Amino acid sequence: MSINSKYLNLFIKATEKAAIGASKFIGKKDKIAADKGAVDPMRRELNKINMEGTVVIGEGEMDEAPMLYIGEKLGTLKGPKFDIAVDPLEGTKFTANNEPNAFSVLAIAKKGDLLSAPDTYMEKIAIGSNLPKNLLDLDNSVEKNIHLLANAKNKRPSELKACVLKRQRHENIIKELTKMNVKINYITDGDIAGALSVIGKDPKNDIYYSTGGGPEGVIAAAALSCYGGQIQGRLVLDDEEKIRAKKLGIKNFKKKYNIDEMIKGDVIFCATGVTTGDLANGVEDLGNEFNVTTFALHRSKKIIKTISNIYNKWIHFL
Ligand code: FBP
Repeated sequence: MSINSKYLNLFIKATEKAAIGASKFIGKKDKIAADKGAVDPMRRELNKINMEGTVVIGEGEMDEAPMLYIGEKLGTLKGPKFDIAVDPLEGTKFTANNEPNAFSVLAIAKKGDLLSAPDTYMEKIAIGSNLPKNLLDLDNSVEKNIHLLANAKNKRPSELKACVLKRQRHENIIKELTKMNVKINYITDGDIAGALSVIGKDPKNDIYYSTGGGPEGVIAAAALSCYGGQIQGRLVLDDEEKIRAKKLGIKNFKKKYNIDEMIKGDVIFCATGVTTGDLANGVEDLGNEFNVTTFALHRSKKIIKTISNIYNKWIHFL
């Protein structure tokens, strides 16, 4: 069943307001304040929508208010039931340091259609569209995955580009990619944009290969599913996290989730830029107004668009 298209604009409004909220903290060296600057307006906007929303991917779990926590109910509680994945500020460091690629993001699906996962790490491999289904596997060696991808793309491994999150834990991935002469484009943070760098008209990368946040994995899956891209993810759980995962209904802690298991039906994705980046331009302060730009997708309606809106400061933010 598809989501009524009238909801797209309502959800866009939530990421727009969150992005404006976070933008006040650009360059202020305070990650926590920037995050809160996004969370509060996002929650306020979502609570105006006629829906029975539940956060299934959030910033933490119950008792961790003021975050938008997993299990939190959103909306007027009158209307359709939605699962909501939130990352009010993806790129808290980017915002604090006035660096590119910070944005506010949401993914929404009908109840039961989004993977509900704790706020832990996830191993991920993402690739673009027009490739054989479930082509790659986290249990394959890096070498095998690269050969499979190269063959499917009719390229040599040395012609492939991989995006990797620059972390010590990726030493082996980097070693293997380097051995095969795959060009590596590193990111320092922000692996939603990293995973999405494999889609679009002229993708920057052929593969995203790293372990980052689990919430970011599910949110990236939402956008990838609108493009026919693919992602496989596996949660990385310590003993305490296994208890949390169990409470969310996860029984197999080693399960590899393919995109259809993370996003089971129609989905809406919106990302509004805080600082200018690969997905959208950042919030522009025009004096009396803010100009905001959102990258918005609606899978069943085949909507892929970038839209800008103006908010008068005195009407909306006094
Ligand atoms: P925040 O904006 O929530 O700080 O997340 C930034 C981020 O880079 C994510 O994009 C990524 O999934 C995660 O942090 C990686 O975590 P870590 O910095 O612990 O490796």
